[in-house]
Amino acid sequence: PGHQAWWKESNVYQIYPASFKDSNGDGIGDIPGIVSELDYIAGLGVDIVWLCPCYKSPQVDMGYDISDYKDIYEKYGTLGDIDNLISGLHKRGLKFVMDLVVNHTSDQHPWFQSAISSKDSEYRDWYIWKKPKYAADGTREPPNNWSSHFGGSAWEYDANSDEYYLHLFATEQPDLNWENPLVREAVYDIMRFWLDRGVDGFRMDVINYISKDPAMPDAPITNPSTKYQKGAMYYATGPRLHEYLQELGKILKEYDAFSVGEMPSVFDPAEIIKAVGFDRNELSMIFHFEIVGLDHGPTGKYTPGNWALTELKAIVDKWQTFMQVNDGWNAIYLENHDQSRSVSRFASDRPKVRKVAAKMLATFLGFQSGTIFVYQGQELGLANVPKSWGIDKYRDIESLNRYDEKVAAGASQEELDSILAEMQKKARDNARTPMQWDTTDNAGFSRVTPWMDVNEDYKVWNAESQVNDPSSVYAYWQSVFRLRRKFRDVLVYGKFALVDALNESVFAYKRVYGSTEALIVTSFKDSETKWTLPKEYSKPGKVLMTNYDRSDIAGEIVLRTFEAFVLLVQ
Ligand code: ISL
Ligand code: CA
Repeated sequence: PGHQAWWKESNVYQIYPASFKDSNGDGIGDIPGIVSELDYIAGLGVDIVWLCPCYKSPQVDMGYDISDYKDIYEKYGTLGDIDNLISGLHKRGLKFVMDLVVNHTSDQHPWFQSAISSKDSEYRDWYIWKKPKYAADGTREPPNNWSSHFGGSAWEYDANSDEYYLHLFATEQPDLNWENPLVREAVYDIMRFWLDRGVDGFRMDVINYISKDPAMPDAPITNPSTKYQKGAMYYATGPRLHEYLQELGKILKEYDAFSVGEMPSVFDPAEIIKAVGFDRNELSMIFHFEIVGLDHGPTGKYTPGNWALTELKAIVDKWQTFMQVNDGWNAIYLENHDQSRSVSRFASDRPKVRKVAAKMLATFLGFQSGTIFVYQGQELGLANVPKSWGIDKYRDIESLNRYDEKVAAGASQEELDSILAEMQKKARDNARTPMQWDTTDNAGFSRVTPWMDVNEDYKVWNAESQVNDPSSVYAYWQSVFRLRRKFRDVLVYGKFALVDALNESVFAYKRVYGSTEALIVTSFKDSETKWTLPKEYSKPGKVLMTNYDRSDIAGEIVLRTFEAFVLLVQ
């Protein structure tokens, strides 16, 4: 069953500071707001809280652009507030994980301000600079054709020095040059600063992007309709990635700290195991992007994409299996601040079935092998923004840039409407609407109009109505965490095995530990469907959990819309 570790037995609740709770009436969530809801979080039964970036930042990308790693964004609070949050969590037996964003800084960070001021700056080499290229007709071009994840070229021209700097994300997020040992020392110093302050670990933003192929070649043309191309093959697993992760890992080990690396664009199990293999001492676990990429269209996220349940099965089976064979560990998630709401995206938020659908997804996720990550509001079954929202309601740089590009390219109203429809399904803002606490104005998130509109369904879907209701989505998640604790051997350390792999309606899997077995059955179908239990379940098993009424189960059964249950056989 692999090595045991405290972080394998832990589950995580993710908080997005701007949208969790506003304590001082400026319409923006803040740290004292989080502190005021610690009993709510602890009540869910999670073990770790991960807080998205709360550092000093001009907020071009909601805090993923940091201008001072050792101070707090003034609208979120102070260092003293963070200390309160840490001690409040520790008092309740919970751990605290911060977001470490060190692939890039803000362009307002003093390091970059100095670097761009002169080629002679001692910080010049802390970022990545290259000379222009020139086309045959003499036009100045960026050093290569890489696209930024937020649109346009990944290079920005600096007229002062006649050089470009690299920014894989926004222009205001210049990439750090990890080849420079001083940059790495500065990162390790930041880590120690927070670990010494009581932080229990880090979620590491795009951590696999820190080593770039120094030749920085042009990327192959995968999308002929755009000028700039995806360069990830030259920086998703660069030549020095594992050397750097080993360095980070030493510090993490010293503090017995938790780590989860965000790793987009990596699919190769061998590469992943290098990062999360137990004896490698790099990272505890990573986030992969195969599931959340399922519904992306052929030419990008905001084009329609269809997926089949067997594709989801293949991905889950791949990750569950190679991790257990190689003593690695999974991070299990469907939602975070970059993804839309799972109930809308992978099941259905139509009012009649939304509750069972959210519970079905909790069952699907909650019994897999790995550390479970729940994003704020997921525990309530919160849904995507209303279909009526126009572009004026969206706030995220990624969506707005995409939309503006299309407008600039002269897109027709029909094309714009189609992008907007895809945004309602996949935009990051779907997860960023204010947390729905109760039925009062602004969903109890703030006493003033919030920085982003509240989802209009808050009168029905809110925390107050769920915390004391044993049939709520929140109560269901509580049971998931309780059961993982109670049946730790099989549910945390048990082996995973897919059941009925070719079925396009029912996702079923087993967890096995010695003679104990759990069978998890989840219907992704928005209507009834027949299903036959595996032969070995000829005797009725004990139902541990279900989102409908069901007691003993054996043989051929009819699963109701989005029905889910867990059987235990001992
Ligand atoms: O969400 C995405 C676009 O749809 C991804 O490309 C995302 O930008 C990528 O997963 C990296 O995400 C992380 O780094 C970004 C930040 O904007 C995200 O919020 C963060 O999770 C840059 O720091
Ligand atoms: Ca506030």
